[in-house]
Amino acid sequence: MTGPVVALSGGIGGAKLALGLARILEPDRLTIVANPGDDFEHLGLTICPDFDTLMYTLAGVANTQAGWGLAEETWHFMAALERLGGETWFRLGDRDLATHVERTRRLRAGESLTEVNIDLARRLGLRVLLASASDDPVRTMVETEGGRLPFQRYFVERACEPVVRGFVYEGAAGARPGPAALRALRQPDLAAIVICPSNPFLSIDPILAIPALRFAIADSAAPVIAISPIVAGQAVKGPTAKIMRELGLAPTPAAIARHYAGLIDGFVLDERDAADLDIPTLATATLMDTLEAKKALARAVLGFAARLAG
Ligand code: FO1
Repeated sequence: MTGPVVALSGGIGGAKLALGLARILEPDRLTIVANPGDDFEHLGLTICPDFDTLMYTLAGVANTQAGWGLAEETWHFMAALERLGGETWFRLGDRDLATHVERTRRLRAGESLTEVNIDLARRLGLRVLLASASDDPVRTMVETEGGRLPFQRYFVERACEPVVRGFVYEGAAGARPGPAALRALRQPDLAAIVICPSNPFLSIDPILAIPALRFAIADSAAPVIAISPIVAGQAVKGPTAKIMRELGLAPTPAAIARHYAGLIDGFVLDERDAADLDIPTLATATLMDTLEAKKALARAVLGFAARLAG
């Protein structure tokens, strides 16, 4: 396989496969499109959590234990803010803060989110293209039994405790696609579009809800491959299984595959799972605990895509 690859990804789980792909592909063959739905304005700053998790992971500076933020972080800003009675439910580390301050400054000076984020990533040493899904705000709102909550209020402040009834991707229907993301998806020689093992409702649907991106994916001749974030009835990390149960879905790989029905050409699930689907499947090790395992899954996914294309 020699053509370029586009991966759609959220934070933690998706970033592991994104890293595997980045380590096996020539940098100019990989574009990663980051989930915009977790982005929000906080303390006057524009925060792009999944973009930053991907950027820090690919730059080798992520806090892999927390799954977000930077390694070797300090928290003086948070402590000082707390003393002043400021909002501290969303924790911004001292070094991470620089990313949000600089991003916000440049956005206010008139640069687009795509331009700023690509440049921040390059300055951290990234050679693959990490593209914003849109330059317009796309914000995930969580419909809960107790009413509508902005994503980070649901996820961080309420620790995913409210029972979920559905999701709204505010701004997505009218959002212009990120130019770098759209260009990557429209490459005529694209070898694969990879939907990383991220939460489909929280991390992938906000990207697919941007009409031009969904259309470009559906229109591409490249095989679209999704990887299950559910292994043995559990989410590897995060609230995917809980959310699926609350939505009346069994937390199984088959339910994930059905969620993407009509869009995907192949589905990858863990070797300990089974699914009776009407599209080609690949069962392999999907846990990605080590860098070798991340690279092995990336190789397996691209091999599967090549077989489907051939
Ligand atoms: N997640 C938390 O659970 N608590 C936090 O205080 C928190 C702060 C934070 C700061 C910057 C950033 O880029 C991400 C941060 N996250 C935090 C993660 C964030 O909520 C992500 O959206 C989730 O990890 C979902 O991908």
